[in-house]
Amino acid sequence: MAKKLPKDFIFGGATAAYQAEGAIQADGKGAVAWDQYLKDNYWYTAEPASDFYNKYPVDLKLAEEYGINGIRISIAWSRIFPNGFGDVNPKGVEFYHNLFTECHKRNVEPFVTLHHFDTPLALHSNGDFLNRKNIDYFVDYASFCFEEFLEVNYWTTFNEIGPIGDGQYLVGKFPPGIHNDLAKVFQSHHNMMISHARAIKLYKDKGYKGEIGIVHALPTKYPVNPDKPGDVRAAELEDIIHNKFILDATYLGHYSEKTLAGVSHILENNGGELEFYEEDFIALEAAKDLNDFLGINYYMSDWMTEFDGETEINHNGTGIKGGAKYQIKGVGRREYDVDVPRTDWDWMIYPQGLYDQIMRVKKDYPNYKKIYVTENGLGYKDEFVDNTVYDDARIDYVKKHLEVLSDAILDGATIKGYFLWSLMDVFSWSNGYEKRYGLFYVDFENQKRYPKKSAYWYKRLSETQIVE
Ligand code: BGP
Repeated sequence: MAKKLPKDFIFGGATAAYQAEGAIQADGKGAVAWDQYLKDNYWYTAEPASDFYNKYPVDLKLAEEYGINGIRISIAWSRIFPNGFGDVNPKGVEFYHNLFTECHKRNVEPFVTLHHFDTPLALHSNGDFLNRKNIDYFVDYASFCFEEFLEVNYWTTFNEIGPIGDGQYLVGKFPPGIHNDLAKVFQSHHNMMISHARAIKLYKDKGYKGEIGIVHALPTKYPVNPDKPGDVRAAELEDIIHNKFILDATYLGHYSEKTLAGVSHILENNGGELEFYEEDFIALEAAKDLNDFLGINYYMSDWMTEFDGETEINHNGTGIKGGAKYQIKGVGRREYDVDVPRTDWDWMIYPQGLYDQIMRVKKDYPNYKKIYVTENGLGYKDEFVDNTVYDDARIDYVKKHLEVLSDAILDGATIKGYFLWSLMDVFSWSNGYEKRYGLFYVDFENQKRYPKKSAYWYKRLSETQIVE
């Protein structure tokens, strides 16, 4: 029997400023590290992306027509504060007021993220979140936005603290492109979590009327052989790096003994030390029950085996299946040759992993209040024919993930919405414009939009709430 989702569910689409807006130097916007980094390391830039800076009325009109009642948008910090702090850029402020007004006009509720991978260059080149001064600058920026954009009902502090540390300091595919530095990964996670904690405390102390939360990417980690203690341990350690450390910080207000023991083991094997201060834990503790919601971005799970050799990581950014490699000394190795389908970019497709992750949050962090799936979708080399894309693989992917959401709700989880990544095609940070996710195809030559087969499917879904 077809599964159902609740009537008041959000059927949303997700975007991010840098991946959608283009206009990276327009109207006083400050630079971000990605501007130069893409030029130096990749075969594309963020200009013009999907030209959302100019085309947002078109995208929001389409959203309304296709039954999409929520949109994830991020504010580009460097449009508001071109240098990260100090002088405000009025044109940037005006742009976001106009954008939020248009969202409400179209009955598409904006869920607004303050930071989606795009720290202003001036602060990024100064250490990004490894530099504790930038915690203060982030809180100041958040405070400005809370006071200025009173029309925003849903705030998210950060998008994916996990993949930021991972991309910047482990895999090295995000600026500044540092490889295999696990101490920096954890330090970045920790400092960003303090920034989050301080920002939501401020929001609540000032009595604003909206809701506020955080978005974490939570890939589920499984042992290849559940009977082998080494594999089980590898899955646990991987989970600590990507999930448990930041979930503990969010909902426990400290790191559990098990988490800290895992972190010590990982750093003994890979070097480096962390700096924690007493005030950090005061901030985390004060914020742990203030999150109105948790956003979960879920694309994949991973299967781990024990590994004690040399660390080696290859990011598959080309979409040639089989290019990925990931093994960390004393942590574990990801196995791709398991009986699970994967995308051309070696992302393992496993809807059950979303169910398991939600149930884990519910069990281990019962103060989570409610969940939105804030990103999920299929990166695909879409074929544009007949002015559309027959993206049955994407429909199948989304359907299977929505089915487990329906199961999770029946099993007692509080889940209030789903945001498909992405609303329209945007570029992918480390994979370019070839990896498409949108409900609406974007011709990047002329910026025209075309509904894909999935857009018609999604419209029906939002009208009936039946997943079929
Ligand atoms: C998430 C990011 C998004 C988006 C998505 C797809 O990590 O929040 O910004 O890019 O993943 O990933 P990718 O573009 O690497 O395929």
